[in-house]
Amino acid sequence: MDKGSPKAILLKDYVAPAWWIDTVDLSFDLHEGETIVTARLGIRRNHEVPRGPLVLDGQELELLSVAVGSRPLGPDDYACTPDHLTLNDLPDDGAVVEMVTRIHPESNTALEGLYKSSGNYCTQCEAEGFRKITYFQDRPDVMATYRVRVEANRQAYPVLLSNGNLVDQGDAADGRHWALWEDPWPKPCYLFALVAGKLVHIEDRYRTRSGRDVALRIYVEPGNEDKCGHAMESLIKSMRWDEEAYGLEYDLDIFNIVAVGDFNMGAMENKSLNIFNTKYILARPDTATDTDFLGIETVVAHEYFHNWTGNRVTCRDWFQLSLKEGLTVFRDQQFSADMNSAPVKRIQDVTRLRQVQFAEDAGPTAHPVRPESYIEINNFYTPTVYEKGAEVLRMYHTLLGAAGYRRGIDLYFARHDGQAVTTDDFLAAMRDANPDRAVDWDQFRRWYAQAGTPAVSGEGTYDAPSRTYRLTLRQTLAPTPGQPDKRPMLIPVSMGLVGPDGRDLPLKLAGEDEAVTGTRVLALREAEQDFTFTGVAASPVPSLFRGFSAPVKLSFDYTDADLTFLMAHDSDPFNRWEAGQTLAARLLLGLVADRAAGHDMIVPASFVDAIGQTLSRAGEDPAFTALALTLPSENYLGQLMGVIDVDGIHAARELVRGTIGRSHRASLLATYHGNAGQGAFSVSPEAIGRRAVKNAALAYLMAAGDGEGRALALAQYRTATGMTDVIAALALIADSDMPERADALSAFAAKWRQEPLVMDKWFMIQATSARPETLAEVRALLSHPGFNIRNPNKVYALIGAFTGNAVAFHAAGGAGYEFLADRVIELNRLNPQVASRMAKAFARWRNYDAERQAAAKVALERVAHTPDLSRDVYEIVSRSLEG
Ligand code: B3K
Ligand code: ZN
Repeated sequence: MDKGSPKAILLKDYVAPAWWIDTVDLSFDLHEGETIVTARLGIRRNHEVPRGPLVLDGQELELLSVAVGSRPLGPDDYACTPDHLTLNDLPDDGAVVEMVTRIHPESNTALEGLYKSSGNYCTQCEAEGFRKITYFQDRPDVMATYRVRVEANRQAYPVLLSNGNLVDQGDAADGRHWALWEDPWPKPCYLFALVAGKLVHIEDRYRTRSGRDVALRIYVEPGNEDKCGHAMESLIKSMRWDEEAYGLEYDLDIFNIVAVGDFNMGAMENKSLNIFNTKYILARPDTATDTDFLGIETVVAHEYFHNWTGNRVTCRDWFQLSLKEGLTVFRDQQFSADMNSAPVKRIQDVTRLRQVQFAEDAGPTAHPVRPESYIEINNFYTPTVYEKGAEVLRMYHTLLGAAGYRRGIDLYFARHDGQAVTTDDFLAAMRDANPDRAVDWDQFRRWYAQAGTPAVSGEGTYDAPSRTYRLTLRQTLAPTPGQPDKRPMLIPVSMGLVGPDGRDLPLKLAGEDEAVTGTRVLALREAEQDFTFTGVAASPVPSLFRGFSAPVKLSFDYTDADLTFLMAHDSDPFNRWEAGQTLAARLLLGLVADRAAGHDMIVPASFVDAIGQTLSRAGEDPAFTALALTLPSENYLGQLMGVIDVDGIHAARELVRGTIGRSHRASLLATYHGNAGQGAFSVSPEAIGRRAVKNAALAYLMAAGDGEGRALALAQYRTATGMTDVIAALALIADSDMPERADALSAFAAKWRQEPLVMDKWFMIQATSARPETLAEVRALLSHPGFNIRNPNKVYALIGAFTGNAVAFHAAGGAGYEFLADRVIELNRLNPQVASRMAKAFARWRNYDAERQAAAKVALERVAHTPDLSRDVYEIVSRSLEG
């Protein structure tokens, strides 16, 4: 940064604004080359705070005029700096402030504020993009009703949309037309949206349970109409589910979604005008994978659910972001679990949490679910705020039970509808709705305040004569940046004791009268705590953190035999999976250590047998089997090591995969063929599960390294019609040295070059290959005609995927780091949010060996010394270098 380091914003500095803005009247005059924005703000003094000027935020705006009421202001009547417009001496009883500004959406490459995507205008205001549209108090606690007039050329921009209801429209001079929209619900400016473009839509209807008829529309670029059906179905399912599960109904007569190809993240919940990345709308069986279909269902639901959790009740300030995001992620997880297989969904969510959030918690950018300071708020849309935030919500649910949780939710809305509130307000509603529950809420609150992943360890002892089982659990929380000392957390431990016959034993803690059979929830509150169970008939194997009841790292003194036993018998499917993963991680890390010590790596037969057992049950639950067959990822295994042995982990994992492929060829082939060709295409959980297990089997057959797997992959690639199967096969081919590789890749690109989302997959599979040529190929792909560094999806598919490639990105010598530094520097000028997202890949550089650390540091410092570094990148890079 040139102009001194940017300043941090602190939670403790929060003060309510000196003025409220109750009404916003906006008029957009869209012209090629410039847009003129007229804003009329109805302001009112906030008498609860000392009198002060009205300070409006603004960025990259050209101020053309300011007036208060009918009185135009001269340059001496206000102060205008690059970031603020300050008005003094406003009348105490309120006024209308009118400002006219000029902006340039067509040159906006940051994709924040008003910008253009494929020639269409769209907006992204969260978190602080509204200040790039007009001067405003750009903070979520200022809630207003909006009236928006949009005018543009009719032919080029036939569709004109904003929030709320269309109240009028008409023609204007010179082939122009206009539309007037009114949103009756007060909202913060980050939920404002505008779209103008040449778009087509599909339409459906939904009748709410109280009888309101809602028109549902999804707008896309012409040619994509046939890829919107799944998104529409997902929307309707979400609306129904929210009524049934939360008692929440939609509150307007119209709900619009617009899909745009250039979007920094997944989607945005603007009131009644959600704007989506095309990735989370467009899907047809031949263009989208099962993961895409499921992602669409989840993200459509997530944005819809925000209508209540985020929009009707919003955040007081951005430190409270998890108030809406953690809660809404938890809601979308519950929804997807209900629509699909709940255990499969839970395993996927936990896998992601461990992969990305645990990694964040263990590095220099670790922060609490409710952060206390930030330089650039866009950097805090993190796995911690979202996914760990969702775990906090799940813990309320676990501690209070479904009914108690729902009572808390109902009270939260009864108290706070229409308000901008804090995570403390949410906690208070949960607490006050459940006065009979003995939860120490002050201790629970630490989940919002303390960063880092608690480590829980323990052991159990069975005493046959007294038939007691004593479970000892300990918790520690390592220091994180800015938080050297931590206090014990309140950790819900959902658990059972599994008897020798594989059944859950009755659970009775010393002093209790009644036993519970099955699962119960213990509260681990102390640094070390004993739980003594009485009347335990035989020595049990404990099943701890069933369903992953708390976001912690568990190390328990299980023997390999205990884990194998749990894999086969635990009544909790999550823990059956978990036992297999723990066993696999233990084995893989053992092999890595052997290799480092110069010994041969030998895969124990017991593990290969355990996988064989899993395979033999593939018919019972294909989706679950697919997950149980998947070894922990290289990145996750890295997290379990003090110094990450990049090549050792890869070698060990490949060896185990190859061994499994060769040892179980017959059952893998049976699984493959038994789950192939299931008739008409469907995205039912069953059909998705069969494809998943089939492709998991194919990957092992391929890992066996002989002709059989290769032939199967090639045949599947050539004949499959669904994208899930095509891409599964092509990814294996692309990661191999098969002679057909080059032709297969070019045929795919030739077929799909007009479909950007399909091309993203093509970039991604090349960027994630472990082949030594990968970096060179990724570099070459930067100049492929289908690549465009201004398009975030392309950056995530090629550069982002490469940074997740454990072997190629972290290859000895540091060429991967150098490559990333170049891209971050290039992106910094174009799109700071995307640049900083890419820069986060450096965060764990201190966990690698000295040589890699040195190379990463050089790369990071080079980024740090770039002139005109954005606040976004500055914050990530400086923290990484400090931490
Ligand atoms: N609320 C938006 C994310 C906005 C990100 C701003 N950098 C999408 C979501 O969480 O639903
Ligand atoms: Zn969200």
